Amino acid sequence: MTPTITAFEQSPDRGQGLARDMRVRWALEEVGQPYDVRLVSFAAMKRPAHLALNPFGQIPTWEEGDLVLFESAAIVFHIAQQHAGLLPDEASARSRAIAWMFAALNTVEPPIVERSMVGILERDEPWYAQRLPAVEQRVRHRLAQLSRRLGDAQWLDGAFSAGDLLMATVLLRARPTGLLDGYPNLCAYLARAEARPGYRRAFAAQLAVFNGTQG
Ligand code: GTB
Repeated sequence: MTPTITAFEQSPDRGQGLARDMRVRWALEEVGQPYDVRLVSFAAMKRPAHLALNPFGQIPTWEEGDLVLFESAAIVFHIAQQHAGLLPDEASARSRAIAWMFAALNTVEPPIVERSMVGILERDEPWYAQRLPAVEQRVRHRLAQLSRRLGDAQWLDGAFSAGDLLMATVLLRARPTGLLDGYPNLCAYLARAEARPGYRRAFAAQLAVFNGTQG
Protein backbone atom coordinates (compact mmCIF):
# COMPACT_ATOMS: atom_id res chain seq x y z
CA MET A 1 0.00 0.00 0.00
CA THR A 2 1.39 3.40 -0.97
CA PRO A 3 1.61 5.68 2.07
CA THR A 4 0.51 9.31 1.92
CA ILE A 5 2.42 12.01 3.73
CA THR A 6 1.52 15.66 4.20
CA ALA A 7 3.79 18.59 3.46
CA PHE A 8 3.57 22.38 3.26
CA GLU A 9 1.68 23.71 0.26
CA GLN A 10 4.10 26.60 0.46
CA SER A 11 7.11 26.01 2.65
CA PRO A 12 8.40 29.10 4.48
CA ASP A 13 11.94 27.89 3.79
CA ARG A 14 11.37 28.42 0.04
CA GLY A 15 12.41 24.88 -0.86
CA GLN A 16 15.61 24.65 1.19
CA GLY A 17 14.44 21.29 2.55
CA LEU A 18 14.35 22.41 6.17
CA ALA A 19 10.73 21.47 6.90
CA ARG A 20 10.26 18.14 8.59
CA ASP A 21 8.56 16.35 5.70
CA MET A 22 12.11 16.24 4.27
CA ARG A 23 13.13 13.60 6.85
CA VAL A 24 10.26 11.39 5.88
CA ARG A 25 10.77 11.85 2.14
CA TRP A 26 14.48 11.05 2.58
CA ALA A 27 13.81 7.89 4.61
CA LEU A 28 11.31 6.73 1.98
CA GLU A 29 13.82 7.38 -0.79
CA GLU A 30 16.58 5.55 1.10
CA VAL A 31 14.47 2.39 1.27
CA GLY A 32 12.91 2.76 -2.18
CA GLN A 33 9.31 3.07 -0.97
CA PRO A 34 7.08 5.12 -3.33
CA TYR A 35 4.76 7.58 -1.61
CA ASP A 36 2.05 10.12 -2.27
CA VAL A 37 2.08 13.66 -0.93
CA ARG A 38 -0.91 15.74 0.07
CA LEU A 39 -0.04 19.41 0.29
CA VAL A 40 -1.71 21.44 3.02
CA SER A 41 -1.99 25.14 3.71
CA PHE A 42 -1.41 26.63 7.17
CA ALA A 43 -5.18 27.14 7.46
CA ALA A 44 -5.97 23.55 6.49
CA MET A 45 -3.53 22.24 9.12
CA LYS A 46 -5.72 23.76 11.85
CA ARG A 47 -8.99 22.26 10.56
CA PRO A 48 -10.59 19.13 12.04
CA ALA A 49 -9.64 16.87 9.12
CA HIS A 50 -5.94 17.51 9.62
CA LEU A 51 -6.19 17.70 13.43
CA ALA A 52 -7.53 14.15 13.30
CA LEU A 53 -4.17 13.16 11.79
CA ASN A 54 -1.99 15.39 13.96
CA PRO A 55 -3.51 16.90 17.12
CA PHE A 56 -0.91 19.70 16.99
CA GLY A 57 -1.96 20.82 13.52
CA GLN A 58 1.41 20.30 11.91
CA ILE A 59 3.07 18.48 9.04
CA PRO A 60 4.26 15.85 8.33
CA THR A 61 1.68 13.12 8.84
CA TRP A 62 1.54 9.54 7.60
CA GLU A 63 -1.44 7.54 6.34
CA GLU A 64 -1.03 3.92 5.36
CA GLY A 65 -4.29 1.96 5.33
CA ASP A 66 -5.65 2.19 8.86
CA LEU A 67 -2.41 3.50 10.28
CA VAL A 68 -2.12 7.22 10.95
CA LEU A 69 1.09 8.65 12.42
CA PHE A 70 2.43 12.06 13.25
CA GLU A 71 5.89 13.17 14.50
CA SER A 72 8.53 12.99 11.79
CA ALA A 73 10.90 10.80 13.79
CA ALA A 74 8.17 8.31 14.67
CA ILE A 75 7.41 8.10 10.97
CA VAL A 76 11.09 7.62 10.10
CA PHE A 77 11.30 4.89 12.76
CA HIS A 78 8.22 3.21 11.33
CA ILE A 79 9.78 3.22 7.86
CA ALA A 80 13.07 1.89 9.27
CA GLN A 81 11.25 -0.96 10.98
CA GLN A 82 9.36 -1.92 7.85
CA HIS A 83 12.29 -1.85 5.44
CA ALA A 84 15.93 -2.86 5.45
CA GLY A 85 18.58 -0.18 5.14
CA LEU A 86 18.00 2.36 7.91
CA LEU A 87 18.68 0.32 11.04
CA PRO A 88 21.25 -2.46 11.55
CA ASP A 89 19.96 -6.02 12.04
CA GLU A 90 22.28 -6.80 14.94
CA ALA A 91 20.47 -5.96 18.19
CA SER A 92 23.12 -3.85 19.94
CA ALA A 93 24.00 -1.89 16.80
CA ARG A 94 20.28 -1.32 16.22
CA SER A 95 19.83 0.04 19.74
CA ARG A 96 22.83 2.33 19.29
CA ALA A 97 21.41 3.68 16.01
CA ILE A 98 18.10 4.35 17.78
CA ALA A 99 20.01 6.14 20.54
CA TRP A 100 21.46 8.43 17.85
CA MET A 101 17.92 9.12 16.60
CA PHE A 102 17.00 10.29 20.10
CA ALA A 103 20.25 12.22 20.47
CA ALA A 104 19.54 14.10 17.25
CA LEU A 105 16.06 15.11 18.44
CA ASN A 106 16.47 15.48 22.18
CA THR A 107 20.03 16.69 22.62
CA VAL A 108 21.23 18.39 19.44
CA GLU A 109 18.04 19.76 17.88
CA PRO A 110 16.65 21.84 20.81
CA PRO A 111 19.40 24.51 20.90
CA ILE A 112 19.45 24.65 17.09
CA VAL A 113 15.70 25.20 16.89
CA GLU A 114 15.94 27.75 19.69
CA ARG A 115 18.59 29.65 17.70
CA SER A 116 16.43 29.53 14.61
CA MET A 117 13.32 30.75 16.46
CA VAL A 118 15.20 33.56 18.19
CA GLY A 119 16.30 34.76 14.75
CA ILE A 120 12.76 34.64 13.39
CA LEU A 121 10.66 35.79 16.35
CA GLU A 122 12.90 37.95 18.53
CA ARG A 123 15.05 39.87 16.08
CA ASP A 124 13.27 43.16 16.83
CA GLU A 125 13.10 42.69 20.57
CA PRO A 126 15.24 44.84 22.87
CA TRP A 127 16.87 41.75 24.40
CA TYR A 128 17.88 40.19 21.06
CA ALA A 129 21.51 41.36 20.98
CA GLN A 130 22.06 40.21 24.56
CA ARG A 131 20.31 36.87 24.20
CA LEU A 132 21.77 35.75 20.88
CA PRO A 133 25.36 35.03 22.07
CA ALA A 134 24.10 32.81 24.91
CA VAL A 135 21.81 30.89 22.58
CA GLU A 136 24.58 30.48 20.01
CA GLN A 137 26.97 29.30 22.70
CA ARG A 138 24.56 26.48 23.56
CA VAL A 139 24.54 25.45 19.90
CA ARG A 140 28.36 25.56 19.70
CA HIS A 141 28.64 23.45 22.83
CA ARG A 142 26.56 20.64 21.31
CA LEU A 143 28.25 20.91 17.92
CA ALA A 144 31.68 20.68 19.54
CA GLN A 145 30.66 17.55 21.44
CA LEU A 146 29.20 15.97 18.34
CA SER A 147 32.24 16.92 16.30
CA ARG A 148 34.57 15.29 18.86
CA ARG A 149 32.57 12.07 18.83
CA LEU A 150 32.33 11.89 15.02
CA GLY A 151 36.04 12.52 14.56
CA ASP A 152 37.14 11.18 11.16
CA ALA A 153 34.31 8.65 10.90
CA GLN A 154 31.97 8.68 7.91
CA TRP A 155 28.82 8.15 9.98
CA LEU A 156 27.94 8.22 13.67
CA ASP A 157 28.17 4.49 14.34
CA GLY A 158 29.26 2.27 11.47
CA ALA A 159 27.01 2.25 8.43
CA PHE A 160 24.62 5.10 7.58
CA SER A 161 21.46 4.76 9.67
CA ALA A 162 18.24 6.55 10.61
CA GLY A 163 20.35 8.17 13.34
CA ASP A 164 22.51 9.84 10.69
CA LEU A 165 19.45 10.77 8.66
CA LEU A 166 17.87 12.62 11.58
CA MET A 167 21.16 14.13 12.74
CA ALA A 168 21.87 15.46 9.24
CA THR A 169 18.43 17.09 9.01
CA VAL A 170 19.02 18.71 12.40
CA LEU A 171 22.44 20.03 11.36
CA LEU A 172 21.00 21.39 8.12
CA ARG A 173 18.78 23.66 10.18
CA ALA A 174 21.93 25.08 11.86
CA ARG A 175 23.74 25.77 8.62
CA PRO A 176 22.09 29.11 7.73
CA THR A 177 23.38 30.53 11.04
CA GLY A 178 27.00 29.91 10.04
CA LEU A 179 27.61 28.12 13.35
CA LEU A 180 28.43 24.86 11.62
CA ASP A 181 31.37 26.42 9.79
CA GLY A 182 33.56 26.07 12.88
CA TYR A 183 33.37 22.26 12.61
CA PRO A 184 34.86 21.03 9.32
CA ASN A 185 34.15 17.37 10.07
CA LEU A 186 30.46 18.16 10.63
CA CYS A 187 30.39 20.11 7.36
CA ALA A 188 31.95 17.11 5.59
CA TYR A 189 29.47 14.77 7.31
CA LEU A 190 26.62 16.92 6.05
CA ALA A 191 28.07 17.02 2.54
CA ARG A 192 28.23 13.19 2.55
CA ALA A 193 24.60 13.04 3.66
CA GLU A 194 23.48 15.52 1.00
CA ALA A 195 25.35 13.56 -1.68
CA ARG A 196 23.32 10.41 -1.03
CA PRO A 197 21.01 9.68 -3.97
CA GLY A 198 18.06 9.29 -1.60
CA TYR A 199 18.65 12.72 -0.12
CA ARG A 200 18.95 14.28 -3.56
CA ARG A 201 15.70 12.74 -4.77
CA ALA A 202 13.88 13.86 -1.62
CA PHE A 203 15.32 17.36 -1.86
CA ALA A 204 14.32 17.65 -5.53
CA ALA A 205 10.78 16.49 -4.75
CA GLN A 206 10.18 19.10 -2.05
CA LEU A 207 11.84 21.81 -4.16
CA ALA A 208 9.53 20.94 -7.04
CA VAL A 209 6.59 21.66 -4.74
CA PHE A 210 7.96 25.09 -3.96
CA ASN A 211 8.67 25.78 -7.63
CA GLY A 212 5.25 24.49 -8.64
CA THR A 213 6.79 21.88 -10.93
CA GLN A 214 5.99 18.64 -9.08
CA GLY A 215 4.59 15.84 -11.23
N1 GTB B 1 7.93 17.44 16.35
C1 GTB B 1 7.18 17.56 15.11
C2 GTB B 1 7.74 16.60 14.07
O1 GTB B 1 8.94 16.30 14.14
O2 GTB B 1 6.98 16.12 13.22
C3 GTB B 1 7.29 19.00 14.64
C4 GTB B 1 6.56 19.22 13.34
C5 GTB B 1 6.68 20.66 12.89
O3 GTB B 1 7.37 21.50 13.52
N2 GTB B 1 6.02 20.96 11.77
C6 GTB B 1 6.08 22.30 11.25
C7 GTB B 1 4.65 22.80 11.03
O4 GTB B 1 3.78 22.07 10.62
C8 GTB B 1 6.79 22.29 9.89
S1 GTB B 1 8.48 21.74 10.04
N3 GTB B 1 4.43 24.08 11.32
C9 GTB B 1 3.16 24.69 11.10
C10 GTB B 1 2.49 25.08 12.36
O5 GTB B 1 2.95 24.69 13.45
O6 GTB B 1 1.46 25.78 12.24
C11 GTB B 1 9.23 23.09 11.01
C12 GTB B 1 9.90 24.08 10.13
C13 GTB B 1 9.17 25.09 9.54
C14 GTB B 1 9.83 26.03 8.74
C15 GTB B 1 11.19 25.95 8.56
N4 GTB B 1 11.85 26.92 7.77
O7 GTB B 1 11.20 27.78 7.19
O8 GTB B 1 13.10 26.89 7.68
C16 GTB B 1 11.91 24.92 9.14
C17 GTB B 1 11.25 23.99 9.93
